[in-house]
Order: sequence, then C-alpha cells, then structure tokens
Amino acid sequence: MNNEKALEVVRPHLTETRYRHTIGVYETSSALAKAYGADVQKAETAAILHDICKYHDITKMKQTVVRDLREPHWAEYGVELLHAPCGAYYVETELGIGDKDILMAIRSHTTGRAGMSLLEKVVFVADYIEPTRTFLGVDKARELAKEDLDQACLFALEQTKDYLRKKGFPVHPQTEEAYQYLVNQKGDVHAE
Ligand code: DGI
Ligand code: FE
Ligand code: FE
Repeated sequence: MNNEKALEVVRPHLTETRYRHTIGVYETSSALAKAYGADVQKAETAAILHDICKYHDITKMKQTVVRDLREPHWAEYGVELLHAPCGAYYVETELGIGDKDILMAIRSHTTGRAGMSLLEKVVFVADYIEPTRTFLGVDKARELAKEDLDQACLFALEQTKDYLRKKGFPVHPQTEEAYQYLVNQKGDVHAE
C-alpha cells in the first residue's frame, strides 16, 4: 500500500491531533530509517498505520486479543496496550498487509520487545520523539536518537517504566524484557 493510500485509510480512525501525531511518526520514522539503514518504505507504512486502532472499541479489542490472537496478557496490563497488537491484527486481516516486519513494528510499538528488529526500533523511537511530543525528557531522547538508536530505545523504555511506576500502573512483561535485553547488550559492549 502506498503512503498516500495508507494515510487516506488511517485518517477516519483518528482524531485530528492523533492524525498530526501519525504524520510526525511517519516523517520521523522515514528519517530514522534513512539514517540507520532500515527499509524506508516499510518504516513509513508501519508508522502511518501504527495507531490505527487507538480509538477502537475497548471491549472489541479485548475480544480480539483473547479470542483471535489468544494472547490475553495484552488485556491484563491496562487498556492502553490493546491498540498495538490489535493494530497489527487489523492491518493484516482488514487491510491485507502481510509483511511480517511491518506487522511486528506495529505490534511492538507501545511496549517494545526483547531483540527488536531495526524496523521495530525505528518505529518505537519515532513514536516517542516525533515533533508533537512535549513530555519531559523528549529532547534528550531526540538527541540520543541522532547518535545511537539502541540508547534512544533504552531511554524511552526507562522513562516509560518510571512513568508507570509513579502512576502505579503495571509494567507489561514485554516492556521489562525489552529493557533488560538492551541493558544486557550494553553490558556486553562495555565488557569487550
Ligand atoms: O499510542 P501513543 O500514545 O502514540 O503511544 P504508545 O503506543 O507508546 O502508548 C503510550 C501509552 O502506553 C502510555 O499511556 C503508557 C502506556 N504503556 C506503555 N508501556 C506500557 C504501558 N502501559 C502499561 N500498563 N504497561 C506497559 O508496559
Ligand atoms: Fe500507540
Ligand atoms: Fe503513536
């Protein structure tokens, strides 16, 4: 699906603000893909569609993860997580996008994943740093993304874990594992 078509498809699923966020993720993913040598077209498609289920019905999304995906854990750590696996499922089943790299980038864009592919990291970081984001620490994340994509992922995961801890929200195991994986990898680099 070309970018123009994907933007047209996603637009009615989103609010105006969320659409602007999506454009930001699209442009940032494109730039990061170019900088780090990821597949630019795949990064752009995944970015445009990454939040397609953000405002879908929560009850229906819970049904999707339990009945269709048979991964009920997505429903057990807060409703904010549902749109990522459901987004990948929707894009595959309703839009006919079969590319596993794109689907995985959409699926892991909220929690990250241990051993993320380059494409997953690009979309994960772009979602965090796109120009309309304003939270504390976002400038630091933007600087890190220019230097080292893994460091930017690690920083985003650390900050997310901190935020969740302060709010008293549970951390999904995939977020924790994504974080630990990068910490261990960093340890390995320093040991060399
Ligand atoms: O959809 P966006 O707002 O663009 O961004 P996102 O897909 O990264 O979703 C952010 C939300 O997800 C934010 O409210 C924090 C939440 N979140 C991220 N990781 C976890 C999490 N919530 C829980 N409970 N556990 C997590 O591990
Ligand atoms: Fe999202
Ligand atoms: Fe997003």
